[in-house]
Amino acid sequence: MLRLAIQKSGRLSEDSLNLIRECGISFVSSSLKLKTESTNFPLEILYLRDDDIPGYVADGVADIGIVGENVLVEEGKQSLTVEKLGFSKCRLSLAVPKTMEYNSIQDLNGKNIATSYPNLLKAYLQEQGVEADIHTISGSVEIAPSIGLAEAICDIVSSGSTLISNGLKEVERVFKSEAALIANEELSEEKREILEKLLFRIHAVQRARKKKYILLNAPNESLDEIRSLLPSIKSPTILPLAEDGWSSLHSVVNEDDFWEIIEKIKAAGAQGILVIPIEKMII
Ligand code: PRT
Ligand code: ZN
Repeated sequence: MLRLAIQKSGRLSEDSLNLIRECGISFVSSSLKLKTESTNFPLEILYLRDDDIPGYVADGVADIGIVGENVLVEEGKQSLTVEKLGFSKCRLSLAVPKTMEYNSIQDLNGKNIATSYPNLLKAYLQEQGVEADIHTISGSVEIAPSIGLAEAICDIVSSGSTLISNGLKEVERVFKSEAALIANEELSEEKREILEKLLFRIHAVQRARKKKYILLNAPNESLDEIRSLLPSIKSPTILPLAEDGWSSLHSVVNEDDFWEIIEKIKAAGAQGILVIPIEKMII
């Protein structure tokens, strides 16, 4: 049995649970419970505050966990990282009142900066050769300048709208973060094997998220050109249609460049194009 710690409720919770579910791991989740056991995979899920996850995994209370890299690095536990998971992307940034004249990070010398990430900020300021007073607060960092608590802040930014609505402007990006899977460094052989199985599933889910399955019909004389435009896993599947001289072609394309590919294959004679999400992808 492997113990996974995920955030009980917050920005990481839903994506963490979805990832586990997409791996085909079933469990009954309840916001009232502190832990739950999967009914079809040797996994137990612990619901915790995100800040507690690195410590619990480092101490072996949980075997693995899902947490933002910002929390992980702030607590000096980055060595636990197994891999990045690609969701909850955000950045830790320095921001100042929008009326302040700001030319470079040197403008922060001697200033008071409020943050919930003193370690990350300290390391960044040191690297930049800036000496400032770090004021650690646990929440509502963005209001610190307006209440006279600090002259600048260092906080998590995603869309940037919180900064704007508090009259602040983002001036430096200190750290880029996303959710990461972490693991205790001394897992038993049995637990390591379960983790390998879980990672195999996670990779299949992640690969599939980036790809689309594409089906199209085309006149046989266009097939060579269309094939050259469709990089597929091995080679595309081509099946004859009931209508003479036509074939159906199936392939896999990258989500990122599929609009561009679709325009090109249409121009090459493709018709009846279907693009379908892929659930799992094992290669
Ligand atoms: O209760 P618990 O301690 O478990 O949760 P929490 O309140 O400490 O964390 P939570 O749920 O807010 O965030 C969990 C993790 O999500 C963070 O550690 C980051 O890794 C990640 N994440 C992604 C974010 C954001 N996006 C984010 N936008 N964490 C916080 N924010 C906040 C930010 O602090 C600011 O107040 O959202 C505001 C900015 O958002 P924008 O979109 O207006 O820029
Ligand atoms: Zn937290």
